[in-house]
Amino acid sequence: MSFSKVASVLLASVSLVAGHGYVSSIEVDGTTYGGYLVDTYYFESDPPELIAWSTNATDDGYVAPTAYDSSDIICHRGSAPGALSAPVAPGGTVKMTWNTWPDDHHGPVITYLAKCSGSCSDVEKTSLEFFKIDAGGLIDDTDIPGTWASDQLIDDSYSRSITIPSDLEAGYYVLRHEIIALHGAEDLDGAQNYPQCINLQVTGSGTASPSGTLGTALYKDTDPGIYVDIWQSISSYTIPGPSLYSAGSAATATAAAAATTTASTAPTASSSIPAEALVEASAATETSIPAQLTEVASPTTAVDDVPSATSSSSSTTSGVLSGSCTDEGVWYCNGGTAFQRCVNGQWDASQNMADGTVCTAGTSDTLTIAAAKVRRDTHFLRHRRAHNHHR
Ligand SMILES: [Cu+2]
Repeated sequence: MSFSKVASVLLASVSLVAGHGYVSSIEVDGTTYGGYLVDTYYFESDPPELIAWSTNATDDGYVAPTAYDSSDIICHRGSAPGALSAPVAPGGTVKMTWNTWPDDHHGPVITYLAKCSGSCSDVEKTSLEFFKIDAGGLIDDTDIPGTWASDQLIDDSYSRSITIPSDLEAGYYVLRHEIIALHGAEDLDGAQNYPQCINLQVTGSGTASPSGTLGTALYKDTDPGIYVDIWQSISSYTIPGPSLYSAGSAATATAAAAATTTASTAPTASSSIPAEALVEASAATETSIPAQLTEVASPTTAVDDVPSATSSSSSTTSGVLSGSCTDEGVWYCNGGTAFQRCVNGQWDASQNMADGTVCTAGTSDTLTIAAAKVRRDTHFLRHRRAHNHHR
C-alpha cells in the first residue's frame, strides 16, 4: 500500500466523522430552493415541505454496491418524495449545491431524470425509470488518483449545473443526482454511492420521452466504473449506468433498439398506465406459465410461440428492456448475448449469457440456449431462479 493511500485511508476515517455531505440547496432556472437538511429536518416533528426528497441517512453515509438491488439506491436510504416540485423549462438549468464534500472522495458525478405519471409527490420510487442527462467522470489522470468530477464540484463551490434536455416532454420528473466515491473501489463492494433526489415540473412543448432504467438496475458491483482501482494510472474511465441521453437522440435510440430485437416493442415509454394496474390486469387474465429452461444443441430449434410484446409498455435502450411487462415469467434474449425476464410485472436487469453460450434472440416462454462444445455449467441459471424467488 502506497503512502498516499495510507494517508487517504486515514483521511477517510477523519472525514467520516466530519460527514460526507448532502445537497443543501438547489437552483432551478434562477430560483433557489432548500435541500433536505438531513441532520436537522430528520429530527424535526414538522419539517418544511420541499422539492427535495427526505432520507434517513443521518450519518451522511452512502449506499454500497451490495445494496444496488435495493430501493436504497434509488434516492438514498429511507427516502420519500418531496411534497413540492420546481418548474423548469426544457433547456433550463438545475444547479445542485452540496453543503460539503471530502476532497479525498474522488469519483463521478451523475444525474438522471425519471418521469412520474402525475405528480411525483406520491410516486412509488421502485417504479421510476431513470435516463442519464449529465455525467462527469475522470477529467485528468496526470497525478494519481486523478482529477475527477467530484474535484470539479468542490472547485465550483460544491456545485454542479445540469441542463434539462431541450426536447423533453412536459410533465413531472424526479431528478436523481449522485456522487460515487471511488477511493476504496479497488475492492469489490468498495464504491460508495451518495444519491440525492428532487422533484421537477418540466414545462414547454417538447416531445421526447427517453426510455429509462429502474433505479435498482442502474449498476452492478462489477461494473468497470464501480469496481476500479483509481490508485493506479488508468487510461480511460467508463462512467457507470445507462448511456447518456442528449436532446434529439430519442428517435435514433429507438431505431437502434428495434434493430437488435426481434420482438416488436412499444415505442419509447409513453404509456400512462401505472405499472401496478398492468400487473393486476395480467394476474387476472393470464394463466401462469411455469418457467422452463431448455438447453438445445442449436438455436434453430427455438420455440415458435413467441408472445407478442405489443401489449406491454416496455421500452428499450440498446435492446435492453425496462419498465412493465405483461407476460409474467417470459424470457427475453437480447441479441443472443444477454437475457432478461418478466418478474413481478417488470423487466428485470439484463444479464450477460455465460461464456460460450448464446440464446435465441427474442421473447419466449423458455430461454433457448445453444450450448458450447464443452458442457455448460448451468450454475448461473440456478442462481437466476434463486434470485427470482428472492425477489
Ligand atoms: Cu467517506
